[in-house]
Amino acid sequence: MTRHRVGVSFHSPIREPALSLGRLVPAISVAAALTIAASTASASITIPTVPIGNPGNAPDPLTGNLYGAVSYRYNIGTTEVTNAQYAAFLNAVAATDTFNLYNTNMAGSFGGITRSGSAGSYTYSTVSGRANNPVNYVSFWDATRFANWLHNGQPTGPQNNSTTENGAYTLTPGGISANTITRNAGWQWAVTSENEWYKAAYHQPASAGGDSDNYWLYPTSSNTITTAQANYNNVIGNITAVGSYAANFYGTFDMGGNVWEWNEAIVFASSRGIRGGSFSSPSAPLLIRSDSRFGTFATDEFNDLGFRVSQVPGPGSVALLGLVGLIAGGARRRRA
Ligand SMILES: [Ca+2]
Ligand SMILES: [Ca+2]
Ligand SMILES: [Ca+2]
Repeated sequence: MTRHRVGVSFHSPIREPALSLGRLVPAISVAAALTIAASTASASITIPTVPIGNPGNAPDPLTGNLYGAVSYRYNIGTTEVTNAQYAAFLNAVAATDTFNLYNTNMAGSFGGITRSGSAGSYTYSTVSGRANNPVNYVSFWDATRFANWLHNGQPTGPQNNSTTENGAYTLTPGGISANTITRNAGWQWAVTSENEWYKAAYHQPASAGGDSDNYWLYPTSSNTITTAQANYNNVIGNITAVGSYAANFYGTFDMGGNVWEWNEAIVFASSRGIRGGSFSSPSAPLLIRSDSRFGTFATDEFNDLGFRVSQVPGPGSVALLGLVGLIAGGARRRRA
């Protein structure tokens, strides 16, 4: 795997989203509402999320005060995106796989999704026992298309501006080639930004029992780590079902190990960021640490690289707000 370690010359390409934070509901209710709202889709899925509170937190001094600060509230995927979730996406939009969302390695010894039929009528299934493994062999652009599909309400149809090519990201051949695409204002679901990922992984206020500088070294709410806490130092291909190890402070799983996870950062010219290490990361768990920052080519598709999504806490449409209100009832704001 080709990865490039870089220094600290990070310049965030990410525009701060304009969030409407007047109303927050428990993430699971939002997800349930979105599933119901998308009832015309053939295979609606729920992405479990946890809320990341403490907006306006300071960045981590350990890594030069560059990472971890997020000014807004957001939800983040409780787990890495799974094969079951990604297969539902493929069944919705990849009967003809215009943009190669499927990689035939997914049917191989490390993957978890098979494809049947021929172009125009492809269908997809998860491999027995691997439905809840994280999806792998996905490029950064596959991840952005998955996020667009969630943003658009999980529509069914060919890969186009209504399904995969617009929404949280406006995907154009030129923008992809130049690697200049950033998250759109008004996003509902997105691939995690580096700061969203970093905060969910390492942050815990000292006042809430965290480290004295509000950040742990490992995404396990700890400054040391063992293989009892995360899937690393494992044999090749030994991916575990998501959630096989304990959650961290914010309630996320597998931010350390299992599979690397894409983030939006442009680490070097044609790259995007990856963090957290994987099952194959060595016993000296340096790759899992907050001070390990990597990027790889945005088009790379590896057996140990997947992704996680972020969500705006609270749906954007008035109609959906009403629906959530009905479902959530008197549910109160949940703080992390
Ligand atoms: Ca692909
Ligand atoms: Ca610390
Ligand atoms: Ca991971």
